[in-house]
Amino acid sequence: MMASFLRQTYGQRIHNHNNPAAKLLLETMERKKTNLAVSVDVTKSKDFLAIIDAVGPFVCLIKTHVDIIEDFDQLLIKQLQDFSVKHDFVIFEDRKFADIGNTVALQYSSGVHKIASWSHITNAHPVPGPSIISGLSSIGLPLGRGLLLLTEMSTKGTLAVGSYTEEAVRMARAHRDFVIGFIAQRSMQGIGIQADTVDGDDFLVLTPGVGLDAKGDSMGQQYRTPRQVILESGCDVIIVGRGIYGKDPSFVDGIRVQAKRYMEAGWEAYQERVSS
Ligand code: BMP
Repeated sequence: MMASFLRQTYGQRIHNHNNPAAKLLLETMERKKTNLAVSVDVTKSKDFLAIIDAVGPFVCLIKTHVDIIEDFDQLLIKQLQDFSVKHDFVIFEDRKFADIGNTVALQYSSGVHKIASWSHITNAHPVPGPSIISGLSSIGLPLGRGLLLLTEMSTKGTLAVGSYTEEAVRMARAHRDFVIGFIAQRSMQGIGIQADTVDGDDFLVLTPGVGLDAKGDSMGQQYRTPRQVILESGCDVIIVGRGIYGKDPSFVDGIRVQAKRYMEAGWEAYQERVSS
């Protein structure tokens, strides 16, 4: 049975969550009136920071892949955190952990990037089974972090479908303290439970593969519009990368215009959803 989370406002949904990172994201969305997340996939610190400063006012969340930054250092993390305070956004390192519990705990806490020390949210592939959640939560839970499981992907030919998706949602239901939601292409409500059961789990769905001008790229990416994602598919956050900064990360005026455009499209779709 379909529960009513999709018609609740982000503000109302804060009370459905105990995890601090989930609460922070919903509070930020409600306060700034935006469900836009920008994925900053560039290789130079200078471009990374310029994009974040330009899109900061329009986003609830900044998604990073810090392992692609060629001149990475801890100062960059300090600058990212300062922007997170200045512009009021949540940080999500899109690390896609996928190993045994012991290894992911080390990857999350240690190494060059020390992700757990600064990223409010991170994510994992459910492929190893529940032990990946135990490994990551041993590090992240005491720090108030949250985890997203990848239950679906935006790419052509993805294997994350059917019973894989269902089992992954079941894994999440068994770890509600740390798993705050999913990277997926639609609402996961009612998935992995019997059809006549009321679904009391309010998971957040963050959705990449969003573009207003292109249908995809030459490497399997597939785009849908904010309206398809938020209104028609019941997702909560649109994640946009190249649709906002295109091929020229230094053109900040153009980036601002695009960020505002996506923010407005995402919010309009959400308003239509909660008022329907
Ligand atoms: P873009 O909007 O430029 O296509 O970027 C999408 C971003 O979302 C990338 O950082 C990619 O790693 C991520 N992503 C995705 O595109 N599809 C998924 O299913 C999961 C992702 O994390």
